[in-house]
Amino acid sequence: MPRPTDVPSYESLLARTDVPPGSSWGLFGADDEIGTLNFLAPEQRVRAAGLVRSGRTFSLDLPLDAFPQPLIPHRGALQHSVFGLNEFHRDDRIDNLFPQATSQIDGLRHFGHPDHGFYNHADPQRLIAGDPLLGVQRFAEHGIVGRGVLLDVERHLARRGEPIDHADPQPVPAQVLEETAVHQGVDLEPGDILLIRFGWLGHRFAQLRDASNAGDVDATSEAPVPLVSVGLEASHETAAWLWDHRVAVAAADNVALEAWPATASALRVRAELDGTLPASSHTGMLHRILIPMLGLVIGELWQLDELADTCAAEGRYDFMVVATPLKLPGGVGSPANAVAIL
Ligand code: UVW
Repeated sequence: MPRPTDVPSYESLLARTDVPPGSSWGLFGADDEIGTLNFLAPEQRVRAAGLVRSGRTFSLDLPLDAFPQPLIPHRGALQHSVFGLNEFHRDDRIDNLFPQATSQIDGLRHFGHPDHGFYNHADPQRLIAGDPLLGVQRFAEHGIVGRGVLLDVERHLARRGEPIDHADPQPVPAQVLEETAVHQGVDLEPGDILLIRFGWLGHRFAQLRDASNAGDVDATSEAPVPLVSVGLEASHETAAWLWDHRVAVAAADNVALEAWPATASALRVRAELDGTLPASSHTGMLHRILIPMLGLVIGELWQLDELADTCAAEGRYDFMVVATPLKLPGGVGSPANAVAIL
């Protein structure tokens, strides 16, 4: 396994000719299924454990029923029932659970690249239920335990007099991540679990409350309020920044880590340009680079507000993070089950 410092830069990945240019395929082994989680090794876990001071914990997950009206129409609301075999017993059952409906981790089979395929040459025929290839259980087997670093982009931009306009947000370029880190006085280290706070969840819940008060939302409406989200700029510069910092996991408090919808993106794939693949809501998405090409582990809809308030109050932005995705063989995604420990 190469040490993180021995792994080629993003620029070198773009010049590769042995595998699709811009891909990390083969760097962690021909059969690798965990991508950038390889940056998270025992050494990083030991370092992370040393960051625990008060032992205070912060759950980074929303409740599983946080969005009674689905955020994404094809991911419906779960149905939870509780039953008993007798009056002194309870058991429960969940139907209609979409693992990516709230705070989540995307597995590496979530997205393929239309021109190159799925991470590390994974056979798309095998990306089905019952086949473990590239499933989210691989992350659980490896363990997501390491140094978390919070970059509070919303606070940083507000402080410098350019608050995020959640009604008409601009994509956030990598340069802003760099400036936020510098301003907070925190350095990224190889194998970090990067948490990016845009303040989007707070905005979204306020928006849903307003719509509900105005009577615009009922239990059956599928997309009560149009989904617009601040997020990372979909560009090779963003991919380069994440890869060159050897980020193991990049998670945010927004719907897709990147800005949504991806309409402002200049990223294009050949299959769409030559008309073999129709344009869709995935056109221009950074997901198509981060997940299949780099094997980057992505988290979305993580709840970071309370953690961010504490980080700002204490002036420290690194801590330990533990996330335990479901051991669902062949799972595409999973609830994050993530906690930060200060
Ligand atoms: C979106 O659908 C916006 O992103 P994801 O599929 O990664 O949740």
